[in-house]
Amino acid sequence: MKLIIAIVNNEDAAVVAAALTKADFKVTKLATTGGFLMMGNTTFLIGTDDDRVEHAKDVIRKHSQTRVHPKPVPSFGGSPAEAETVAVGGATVMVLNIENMEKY
Ligand code: 2BA
Repeated sequence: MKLIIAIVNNEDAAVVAAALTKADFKVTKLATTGGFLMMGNTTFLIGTDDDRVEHAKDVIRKHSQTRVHPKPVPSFGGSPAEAETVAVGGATVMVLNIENMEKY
């Protein structure tokens, strides 16, 4: 089994959750905060069989958009050409091996 950790934009979270559930994935949704922008985002924990990981990633990818946000603090002393915005997302997805999973 695998644990998929997927960090998505809050604006996409409801649609991603609904799509994953509809596709018969079991999902836990956490309210999280990005360390760079210090803005809220949503982290999904999805435990699934190895052969369903690509399907889950497809669902997440399909419903996660890239957005542009201003940088949180003006970069004093930086180059004038330095970008004042950052691209956020679509989704950041990590896949971990689950050594053991039990339910009681
Ligand atoms: P944040 O940490 O708030 O980052 C928002 C966006 O800011 C990032 O978008 C990236 O474009 C930029 N960014 C982040 N750290 C930066 C830095 N040190 N210098 C310059 N720009 C930086 P994404 O890469 O799409 O990430 C969106 C959110 O996903 C992140 O929000 C964070 O919550 C999470 N994330 C991304 N990569 C991660 C990783 N390797 N480990 C843990 N969480 C991660």
